Amino acid sequence: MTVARLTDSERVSLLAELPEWQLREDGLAIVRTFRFADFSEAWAFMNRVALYAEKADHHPEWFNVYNRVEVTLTTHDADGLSARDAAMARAMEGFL
Ligand code: H2B
Repeated sequence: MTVARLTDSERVSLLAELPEWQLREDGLAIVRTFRFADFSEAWAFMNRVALYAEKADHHPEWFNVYNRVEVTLTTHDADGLSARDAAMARAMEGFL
């Protein structure tokens, strides 16, 4: 399935709305590192995100070590950023 990429202005608005997120150097993804008190808190967060991801059929790229979760959001079906990444980033913020 082909998904529409965000326009330049949509990307600018998104980054203004989500100051903790950064555009990846190639402009095709947004990234954020989350830090939690310990592994249990990090895993609880990842569980919430995993349930969201299955429901939304949109999945994060992520890397976890102990209390740190490094997240990259991009839409493979769009070869870049889409509204699905924006929705997932907002959902992640809501899980904190
Ligand atoms: N996750 C992400 N990040 N990008 C996608 O394009 C994507 C996905 N596509 N999860 C979904 C699954 C697609 O592969 C299935 C078939 O709907």
